[in-house]
Amino acid sequence: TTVIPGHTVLCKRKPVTGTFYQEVIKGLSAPQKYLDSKYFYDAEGDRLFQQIMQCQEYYLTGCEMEIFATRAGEIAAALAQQAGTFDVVELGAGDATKSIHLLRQLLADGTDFTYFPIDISANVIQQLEQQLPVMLPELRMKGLNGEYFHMLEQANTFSHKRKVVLFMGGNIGNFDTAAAHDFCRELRDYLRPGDLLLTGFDLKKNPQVILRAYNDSAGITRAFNFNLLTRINRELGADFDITRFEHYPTYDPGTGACKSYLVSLEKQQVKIGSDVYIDFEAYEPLYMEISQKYSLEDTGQLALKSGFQPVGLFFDSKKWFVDALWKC
Ligand code: AVI
Repeated sequence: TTVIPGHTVLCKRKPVTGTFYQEVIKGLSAPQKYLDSKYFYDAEGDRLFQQIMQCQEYYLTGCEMEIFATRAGEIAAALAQQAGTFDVVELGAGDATKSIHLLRQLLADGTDFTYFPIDISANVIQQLEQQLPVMLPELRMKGLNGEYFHMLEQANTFSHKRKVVLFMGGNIGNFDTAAAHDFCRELRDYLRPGDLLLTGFDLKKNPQVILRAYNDSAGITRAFNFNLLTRINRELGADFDITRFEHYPTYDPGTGACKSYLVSLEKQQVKIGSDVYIDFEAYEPLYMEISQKYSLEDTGQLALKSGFQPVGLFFDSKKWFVDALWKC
């Protein structure tokens, strides 16, 4: 705050710049307004996502947990059969609550491997490095904090064994189908012949079940979406009034695209920082996130199109989710 004697008090806010600002302005200035869902995950977003994962309607976490808790033996056997000796790399390891079942199984089988969890959050890696050695004292691990592909390159400098890459949680669903293909192709370029990829896909199922997972009755997913507007207000000096928007999740059973929007309830103008104004028409949608659902055939085609060979499928008992094993 600057006070000039005899004049008004000027409140100075440092002009905001940086990638977050640029991407937000780009998305809100597009003909069909959008925000990138990777920005959901600030501290409050992380907390809300933890709550979503515990929601009864959000079945994805429970299904994949069941796969790892009950099929770790089968998965470990398939990895040994397909890759021989290998190290394990996990993209977006989080708290590793699912992969720990597989790590424990590999140790019990006497597999000689190192675990390389990769995460964009330094905090996540620090926590894993503290907690995993307590839970699995025999585990050799090296946490890598940074972007997936950059850290995969790093892992390749530390390890000369084959890689088993884990990409779980249905995170691939947060790419649209074209972006998922580009991602898998690029990932393929960082791997070598014989390396394996285990990816979690949420499968097409009763559309009502899917829609409810993204529209839980406690309103946590709604809060998770609105939190990004609150984050933009706080970090970029914007004035979104969240009471003037409505959370609108959709699911198209034809394409498998589950998309969330925030719809402007009236014609309004939102200010971002000191000099950007964004106009919303009444009922104009702001596209927030895609959670793409797959058929088994879709997963097989994605593998082949991006240069992998599908070699295994691991389901939960309801067949709502699959971890698909692909080989380079
Ligand atoms: C992280 N990702 C797989 C979640 C999903 O299901 O798309 C994020 C999420 N969005 C709303 N609920 C959960």
